Amino acid sequence: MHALIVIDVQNDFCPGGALAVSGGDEIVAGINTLMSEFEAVILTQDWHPSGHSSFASSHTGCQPMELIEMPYGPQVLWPDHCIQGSDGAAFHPALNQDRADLIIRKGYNPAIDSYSAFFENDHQTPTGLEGYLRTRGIDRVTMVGLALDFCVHYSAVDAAKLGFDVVVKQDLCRAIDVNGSLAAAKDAMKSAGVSFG
Ligand code: VGL
Ligand code: ZN
Repeated sequence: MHALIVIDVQNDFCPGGALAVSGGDEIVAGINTLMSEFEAVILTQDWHPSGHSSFASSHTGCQPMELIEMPYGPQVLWPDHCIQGSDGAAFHPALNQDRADLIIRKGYNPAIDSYSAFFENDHQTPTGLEGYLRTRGIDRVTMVGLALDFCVHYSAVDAAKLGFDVVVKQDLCRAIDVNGSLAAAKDAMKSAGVSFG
C-alpha cells in the first residue's frame, strides 16, 4: 500500500510567513491533484510551543540561521515559526485537508526540534508515524512539501532507513537552501536509497 506524505505545507513556510520558503505556495495545487492517486494521505504539521529551543530568540545573542550545538547535536536556529494554534502554524488555506487520513504534529517538545516525521532530532524519540504506517500495511511512501532540505530530507532518509520504499517528488517541494543545505540534503537522500520522482 502506497501513501502520500505531505510535509509542513503551512502558512509560515509560504511567502509572507515567518520562515518563508521561496515558491512554497506554488506546490499546493499540484499536491491536491496528486492526492487522488494514493490509497492514504498523511499531512505533517510543524507545531512548536512559544519559546521553543530551535528559535534564535530563545538563545541570548543568537541570530536566525546560526548553527549551535545542542545536547542532541548541531541545530540551525530559526526565526519563531509555526507556534501552536497560530495562523502561521495553520495549513495553507488552499491545501486539501479533507483527504487526509492522519495529521501528525511534530516539534512540540520544547527541548528538541523535530525535522523528521518519524523521529525527533535526537534520532531516537519516535513520533509514532512508523507504527501507523506499518499497522495500515503501508510499505511505500511518496513525499512532497516544505522544506526539501530540512523536513522532507530528514523524513525521507528516516523512512528509507526504516525500510520503506521512498520517492521524493522534487517538483512538488521547495527548499530553504542555507549554507549548502540543499546539496547536502540531496546527497544524503541518495545515499539512503531515496528515489526522486
Ligand atoms: C522546517 C525548519 C524549521 C521544515 C521546520 O518544515 O523544513 N524547517 N522547522
Ligand atoms: Zn520548525
